[in-house]
Formats: sequence, C-alpha cells, structure tokens
Amino acid sequence: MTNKVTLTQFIIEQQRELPGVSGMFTSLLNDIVTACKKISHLVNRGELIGVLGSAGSENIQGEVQKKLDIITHNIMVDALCWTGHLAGMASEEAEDWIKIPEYYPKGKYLALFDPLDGSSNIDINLAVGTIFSILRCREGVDPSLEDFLRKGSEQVCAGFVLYGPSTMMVLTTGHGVNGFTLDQAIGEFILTHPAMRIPPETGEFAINMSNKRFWEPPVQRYIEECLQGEAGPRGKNFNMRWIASMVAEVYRILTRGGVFLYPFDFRDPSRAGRLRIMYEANPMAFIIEQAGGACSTGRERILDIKPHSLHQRVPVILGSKNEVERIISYHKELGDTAVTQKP
Ligand code: AFP
Repeated sequence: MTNKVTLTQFIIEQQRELPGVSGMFTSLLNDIVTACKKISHLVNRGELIGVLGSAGSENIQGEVQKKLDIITHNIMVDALCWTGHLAGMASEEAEDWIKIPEYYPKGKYLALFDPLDGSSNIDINLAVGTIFSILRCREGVDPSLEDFLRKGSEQVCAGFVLYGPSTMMVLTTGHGVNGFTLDQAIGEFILTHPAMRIPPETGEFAINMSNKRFWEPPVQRYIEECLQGEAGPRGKNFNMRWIASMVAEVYRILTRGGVFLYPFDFRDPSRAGRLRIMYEANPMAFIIEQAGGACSTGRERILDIKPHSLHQRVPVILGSKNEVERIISYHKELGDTAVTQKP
C-alpha cells in the first residue's frame, strides 16, 4: 500500500524539526484545515443549498459581498476564535481586526485571511480559494493594530486552499512549499506535490488586459514586448492567462511557472493596486519566494514593506524569478518618473 502522508502527519513531523514551534501551532493549522474543509463542502454544493449570489451588502473595500463571502468569513472566525491559539484575527470581510472574546483563552498567534478570494467567480462556477497568513503576537499583552501591521518577512506560516476540480492546499512554514490534495473519501488532505518549485524562466503571463491604458510605462513596455512574440525583442512567443482568481493563478505558477501582474494603475492613484498586502500579497509572496520565485511591487520586495493599514493595497508582480527581475529592471530604468506620467 502506498504510504499516503496526510497533512496532519506532515505538520506533526515538521513540528519536530522546527525549533520553538509548539503543539499550539500544529493545532492552529489543523483548525484552519477543518474550516477550509467546511468551505470546500459548501462551495461544492453551491446552489443546491442556496449559497450563491449576492448578499446585497458591501464590505469595507466597497465591494459587493457574495453570500459565500460572509458565510466563509463566519466559518473561519467560528473555527478559530475559541481554540486558545490566537490573540486576534483579521479578515478581508471585517473593517477592524477581530478580538478574541473574553471568555475564550488567548494564544500567541495572529491569523489573517481572505476567506473567499476570487468570489466574483463563484456564480460562474470557476475556481475560488481561501488565503491565510500567520504571525506571532507579543505575549502577555492585549494585541493592538500594530501587532498586525508587520512586514511579510515576519510571517511564520502562509497557505491557501484552492477550491477547483480538486481541493488543494498549498502550505509553507519557511521550509519550502508543499501541496496537498483533499481526498473526499476520507476527508484528509494527502501530500501529492512535495517540494514545489517555480522554474526561473517562463513563456506565460497573467494580467487583466482591459486595464492596459491605466498601467505605468514599465508594465506597458513589458507586456508589449511579450505580445510582439518571437519577432520582438524577447525573441519568443508568449501565452496569456487571466482567471480573475489569484489563488488559481498562483497555483498554476507553482505547477508550471509564469508571471502574474496586478500592477499599480491610474484608475484611482489613491489605491496603489487592487490586491491587499496583509492577507493576499504577503502570504502569496512568502509561498512564491519559498518555491524559488520572486514577488515585488516593481519597485520593492513585497515582504519588505511595512504596512500602514489593515486593508492597504499594493501592486503585485510575482512568479518566475528571471521574469519578475526583468520587470523590476524596467521600473529602475524609468525611475519614479513613471508614477507621475498620466496615460
Ligand atoms: P474578488 O475576490 O473580488 O473576486 O477579487 C479577486 C482578486 O482580488 C484576485 O483574486 C484576482 O486576481 C483579482 O481580484 C481579479 O481582479 P479583476 O476582477 O479586476 O480582474
């Protein structure tokens, strides 16, 4: 019988190798896994149980909430608030960080999550996912917002669950990236993609082309060169993908390479991009770098950014290392003048 390593076994065996990682961390990960299994079941059942469509409300981001945005947010909060592993939580769907009720014990970790990334896809039956990030909190004091606003390089764990044809979990604790497939028959995630690595070269980019007129010149130049194909300066043809679900884009890049861009654009200069640093860019950056890729705003490494607010947005360029570094070089060539140039 093939030795199918379950996620639980994998986490416990990793815990033995991680200095200072207590059973609390292992239990916290298992709590997140349980919540994601519940979400997977709901996403899979869809309209059979009436969870599709709009909730008729907006979140802090000013985005129309899907019913599943709220349901999955509540599943994550309910699964994590009582466990005694957390000192607090933050969610894309909640304006402020979420305190642990007084009647529950507090732990030493902070969990930040996007409970349903790509939710605009849910009604058209395309892949969505849950993204999570774990920080260590100061012990013996009540957490404050400042405990959350930490550089992505301080994360102790990051992961996502992709609810696609298979339900996949991708996880890093800073010792590489591993992928697990949910075996629905036994309700366990099984290690199916050990030690995931991103090829440094690629011929595939992912960007929402409808925003082209709003991009800065370095991104305009990069995409134009890709579109010119083998007749252009790159001397090769490129393929394009856009799934409008970051978790699906990142998973594709982990399996075959590629570059994903949601860059700064001029539609609303007060918003540096679309993606949120705390629970989208930072966890994905940790995973991508641990798999040998790179993740940048074009001007700085995402994991080096000191966040100033919980729902801060950043430009995101991530994937195959050599391609990301080329795009960074285009930003350097154009300097900061690019930001002031209007389309
Ligand atoms: P939603 O969760 O609102 O669908 O946004 C998903 C997302 O944050 C990210 O997962 C996608 O890559 C990106 O937005 C898609 O943005 P566009 O809809 O502007 O293409």
